[in-house]
Amino acid sequence: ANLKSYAAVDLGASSGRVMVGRVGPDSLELAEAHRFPNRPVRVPEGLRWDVLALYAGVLEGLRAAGQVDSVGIDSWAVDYGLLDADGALIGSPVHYRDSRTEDVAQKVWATVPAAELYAATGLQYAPFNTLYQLTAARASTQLSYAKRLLLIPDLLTYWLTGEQGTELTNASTTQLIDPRTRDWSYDIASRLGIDLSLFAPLRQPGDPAGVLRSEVLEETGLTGPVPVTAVGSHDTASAVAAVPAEGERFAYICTGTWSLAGLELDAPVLSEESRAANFTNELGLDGTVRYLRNIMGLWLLQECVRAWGDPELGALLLDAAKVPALRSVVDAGDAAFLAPGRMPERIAEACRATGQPVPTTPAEVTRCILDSLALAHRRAVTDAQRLAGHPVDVVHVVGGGTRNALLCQLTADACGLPVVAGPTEAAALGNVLVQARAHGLVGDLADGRRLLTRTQPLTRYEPQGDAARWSEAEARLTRG
Ligand code: LFR
Repeated sequence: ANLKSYAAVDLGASSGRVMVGRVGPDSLELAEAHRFPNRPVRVPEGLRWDVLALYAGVLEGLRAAGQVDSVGIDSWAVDYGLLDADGALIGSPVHYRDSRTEDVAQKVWATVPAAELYAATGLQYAPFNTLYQLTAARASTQLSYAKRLLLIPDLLTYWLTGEQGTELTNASTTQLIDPRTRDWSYDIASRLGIDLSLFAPLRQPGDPAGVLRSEVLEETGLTGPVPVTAVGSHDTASAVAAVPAEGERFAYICTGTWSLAGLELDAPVLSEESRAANFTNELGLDGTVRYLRNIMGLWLLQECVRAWGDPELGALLLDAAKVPALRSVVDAGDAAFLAPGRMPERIAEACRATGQPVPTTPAEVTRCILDSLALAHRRAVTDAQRLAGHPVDVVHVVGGGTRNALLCQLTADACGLPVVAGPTEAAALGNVLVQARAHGLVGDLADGRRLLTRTQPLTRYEPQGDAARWSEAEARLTRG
């Protein structure tokens, strides 16, 4: 058969991986070539990404992947590296959980009121949106001599190919893009004193992004030319592209460090009500809008597990399943949980503040987190349908959380809708599909999704229990 191979580099907040997708007219297989940890480093000036280690991991992964027809890169959003006039990286990219943005929102809103900012950019307020990061960095020496800003996947692409661009889906997380025109928001940038010429020209998912440099070929043992293809370089854009949905009446939840829960729409929702509900309008493939809410996600559990000295997760989840349901819940959408550290204590404090029983054992805390996540999923799926006027019949759960059967079942119960879980490596699959499509192997978004439905294992969870107890639990969050 006429099979093609695509390397999908997918970088998450806790690990990076290089996957190889083999695609034929009616087949799609994904295999892991290399996985490596992503460990942020705390230096005196703050929390930083070890981007050289990530690049080394990418090169090692490409070597392990072997000869491929193209390479694509996606990662988490909003963060960037700065280049000087010689094209050299200035410092280490700042981590979005760094505290430098804690007080900048008021400053920004004094110039552009929050409501106006939302109407122009459609982005949910998050302290780490690139716009706030750049405002926090305004007086820094590094920014003063920077000539170029490259978002993380674009930076790695530049190192691989020597070519610079700003991929659109990830650019839409900067809060400097107008989701209606899908171009820069020149007015917002100029009023906030952000120099848009720092950004390389926009490129679209599927655009060519150069070929591997000869040194890269040498280091990876590949034979050139090997093209690099721009994909939906925001991992969530790639993951949504790989939601195996049929038709339009679906919600999705991309689970991992974050839960990104919402809808795929063909136009942004920029109403004041939508802003108040903290929904974001990020850009997806083929003119789509990813209308979703950022929820803290499995970060809450990851941080607890770290605090407990890394117990075995499988056993912990089994114990959590035996803890009575919905004893206490926290607001998993609350930015109070953004920073690392002391997570079991912070969860206990939130339960106490709302007059609920305080979970103490790891099993109880884990149950509280999973119930809270399911509840946050329910709220996002319900609110999105109402605000967008777009009803759904099914919730697709993709990403790392699909391995957590308890979370999937609780999400089905809370939403009162069937959950279809899978694929787990959605971001990598979406990355592969865009490359395959750019090279003429698959058709549009719907075609790609049909290929996924035919080829990827999916698990269905039917809603159980009385949905009313979730409304009761939801009411507790606003007490205290
Ligand atoms: C998920 C993600 C989210 C984004 C967050 C920070 O990996 O990309 O979509 O809000 O990370 O960049």
